[in-house]
Amino acid sequence: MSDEIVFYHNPMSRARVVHLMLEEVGAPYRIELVDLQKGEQKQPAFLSVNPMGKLPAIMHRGTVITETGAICTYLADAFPAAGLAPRLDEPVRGTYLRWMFFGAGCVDAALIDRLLSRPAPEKTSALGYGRFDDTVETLEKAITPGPYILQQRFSAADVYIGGQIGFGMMTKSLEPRPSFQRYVGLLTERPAYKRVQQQNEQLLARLKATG
Ligand SMILES: N[C@@H](CCC(=O)N[C@@H](CS)C(=O)NCC(=O)O)C(=O)O
Repeated sequence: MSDEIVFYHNPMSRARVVHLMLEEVGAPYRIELVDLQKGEQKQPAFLSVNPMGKLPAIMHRGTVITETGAICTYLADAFPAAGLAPRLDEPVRGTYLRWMFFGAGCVDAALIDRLLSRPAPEKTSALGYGRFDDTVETLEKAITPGPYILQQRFSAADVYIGGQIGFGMMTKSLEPRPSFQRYVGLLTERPAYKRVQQQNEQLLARLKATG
């Protein structure tokens, strides 16, 4: 069975984070571009990969993985040589998982609610992320003192949470606190980030040409 990862991608989506992860782990992958403008994500070919009709998704060793946080966690574990996840027997694995799930369960929903100007409900106790401001404070605590979430150790949690903070500031759903700017600045200096930027420019041009 081929070890190549099939990566269902569109640069204008959360798939950017998975693209970064693929570059960080150095795994062999092939991009299948999905044109969101044309609605290819809702066509039978892609729905057979992800019935949600959403990106990102990967296929590796015959298994489909969806959900950005799950894909990042999977890739870090599947390619341990990259050192992007604490081992199962390291106590810091708990901290790592905590923030991965916080990203998926709280940050994502909070930022999208803010982006879509969805009014906060009066009673927030049943809302997974509670109050927007509490989520932002907690997010800042996650990257403090830094420089990374696991302090001196860069991990997949930074790829995921860093992507969310970058997205949040870009879309103005997150205020550009100095700590967020410092953190994102650090991540955009990484060679993997620069490679992804370059590749995505070409991919966007390809999508435009066929659009
Ligand atoms: N929970 C998913 C969300 C995936 C998602 O909403 N993807 C968007 C792009 S960022 C998408 O594919 N939208 C196309 C659509 O719903 O038609 C994750 O974290 O990966």
